Amino acid sequence: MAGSVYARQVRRGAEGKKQALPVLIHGDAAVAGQGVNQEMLNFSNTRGYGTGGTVHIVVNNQIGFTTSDLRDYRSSLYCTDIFKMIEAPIFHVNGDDPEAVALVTQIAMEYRQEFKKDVVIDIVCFRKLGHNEQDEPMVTQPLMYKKIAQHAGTRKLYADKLAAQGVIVAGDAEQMIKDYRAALDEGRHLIDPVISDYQSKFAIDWTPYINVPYTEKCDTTVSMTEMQRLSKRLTTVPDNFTLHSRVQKIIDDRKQMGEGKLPVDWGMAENLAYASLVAAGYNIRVSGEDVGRGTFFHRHAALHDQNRESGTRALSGRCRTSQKTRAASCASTRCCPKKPCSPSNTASPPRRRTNWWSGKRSSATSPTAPRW
Ligand SMILES: Cc1ncc(C[n+]2csc(CCOP(=O)(O)OP(=O)(O)O)c2C)c(N)n1
Repeated sequence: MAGSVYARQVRRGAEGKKQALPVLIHGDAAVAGQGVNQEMLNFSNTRGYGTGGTVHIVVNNQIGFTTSDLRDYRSSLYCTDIFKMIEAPIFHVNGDDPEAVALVTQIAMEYRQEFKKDVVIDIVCFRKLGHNEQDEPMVTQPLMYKKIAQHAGTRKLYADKLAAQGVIVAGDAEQMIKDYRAALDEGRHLIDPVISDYQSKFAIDWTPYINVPYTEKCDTTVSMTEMQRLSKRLTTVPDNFTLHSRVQKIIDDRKQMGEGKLPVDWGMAENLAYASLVAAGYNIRVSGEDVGRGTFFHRHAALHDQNRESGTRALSGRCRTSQKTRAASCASTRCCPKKPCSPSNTASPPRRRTNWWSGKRSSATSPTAPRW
């Protein structure tokens, strides 16, 4: 989900992180137990994957399937303690108090929009019935479910409160429940949509990809002059940028490869392939911790200044500072490099940008330069 939102943010350009918000709903057992959450949180503030903060809502019914005894359940006090690893604010809120939940949600949203970081709403509540239709939770949680059986339910408590305050009159709540139920049974909209025929300008039209062969032929040749131009660009390093001697040797060799004095090796071929695509207006995302340099010291798509004083200062095709060459606006492998991206295979609003590879302004669609 966070990855999908990241892509949507890229499509939206500079304001993407503000306009597209990831909201994740977790169970209390799943949030503490599933490794994917730890992985996602570790990604949350990285340059190549950060979404500017996810709003996490934990429906904390204090039980996972049938396990609620802390001796069996987990080793931290709160199920949300995993979020402490990124120092996210965590709001523990009483699920029996819908207005408190609404208030906390508002605060959480404002925090996320202001600070562009993850935030957590831990709604402490309970599961009225069992985990599924045939369940009998009393079997495993006799004490807990004796208490739950005496609880009138959040809806009733809140309706009674509103009636006592004079916000609704007695009987209104029952009618609302009946109307809601009837709407569900009749398949009616539960909420009247404000705009019924809204078509997002960022929506992708998948129809060209449905029921067609996946082996469309296309011409991927690149002229020798273009190859030589790209080789020059790839091997030109700014004056104030000092390469490690081993990388310098690779770049020097690549220079000779571009001039036809040495056979082109794997690393150069790869970089030329990326460069030709980027120069043709296609954004490329090569993803992974070591992809800039290359695991086998062969790629060097990102170059590191050996005299840098702080942080990372790298040169790469798409981004000065990241190892990752990022976000494809044209995500489809079926998109032919020789064809201009049509509105159906790219969803980014047109933005002009400069390619480091080509040195020229591109009219191609472009992802947002990440802000960090
Ligand atoms: C990786 C994994 N382990 C175990 C399960 C089995 N399982 C299904 S639901 C569940 C409990 C989930 O509890 P919680 O996250 O609190 O959500 P709840 O159903 O209580 O809302 C478990 C353990 C699973 N689906 N996936």
